[in-house]
Amino acid sequence: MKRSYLSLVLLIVFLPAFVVSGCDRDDGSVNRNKPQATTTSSARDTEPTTPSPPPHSAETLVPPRPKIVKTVKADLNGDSKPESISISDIRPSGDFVLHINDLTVKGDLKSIGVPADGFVVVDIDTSDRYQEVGVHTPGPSDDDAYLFYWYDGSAIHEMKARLGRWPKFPGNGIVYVDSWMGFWKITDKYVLTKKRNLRLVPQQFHYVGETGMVHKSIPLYERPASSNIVANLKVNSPIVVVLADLSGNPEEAQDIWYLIKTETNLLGWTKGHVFPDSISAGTSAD
Ligand SMILES: [Ca+2]
Ligand SMILES: [Ca+2]
Repeated sequence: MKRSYLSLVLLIVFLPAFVVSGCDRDDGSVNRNKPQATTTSSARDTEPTTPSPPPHSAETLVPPRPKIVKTVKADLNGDSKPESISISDIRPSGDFVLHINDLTVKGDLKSIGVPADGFVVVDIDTSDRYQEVGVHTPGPSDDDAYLFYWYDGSAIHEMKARLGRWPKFPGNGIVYVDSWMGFWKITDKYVLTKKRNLRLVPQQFHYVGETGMVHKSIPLYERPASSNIVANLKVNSPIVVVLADLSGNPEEAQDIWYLIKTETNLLGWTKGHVFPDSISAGTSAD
């Protein structure tokens, strides 16, 4: 009798812990390794009862933005001795000189065409002993760019990636980078490689998820560059821009292929030049 009472108590005490540890396995999934792993269940709980998008998007749009500085002391190589880091010779063309202790490296952000305004120190992977330095430029119209470096104690190395707007550093070796695409926001993922470069993880498609409206009837095609018509969009009907196909690295926004969902739940492709005259979607800015 006593024993069964005891096992009931033990069950009540340990069952919640067991359930929680079972949920944690989610962490191993490939993508969405957000830093707030423990808050995901509560966020999911509130979602069905509060479907309004503003609080949700506000929550995800608060990245811990590192401070942009021109000189700072920070331990970059994990030997407990802080390095003196500074930036000088900032030219309008985009050239700059980065100093780490007695070492210097010349860098350039020429392709951006706007001078650097400082750098950030971030810890891309909290499980290794290094911190990284990202030289920052605000870009011509708030389209930031970062050029990343790391220091091994005797040399400065450029990490082979130029990251775009609003990078997020969850600290697990992944960097999420967004860019504005005219009416939607593209998200790319970079991973820190064993050689300490930042490698872009290719995605076959990019998620768009913007709703819109048809202004002129245009055809949707079976696949990109196909001539088989799936549907002709009805004027004043609502659509959803589901995803974008950037394979082939289109240089112009009008050359991007988009997958559109019609109001009758058909899916077909159209090219970027239809925006915004034939279809308007998302938020128009820039
Ligand atoms: Ca150090
Ligand atoms: Ca680190």
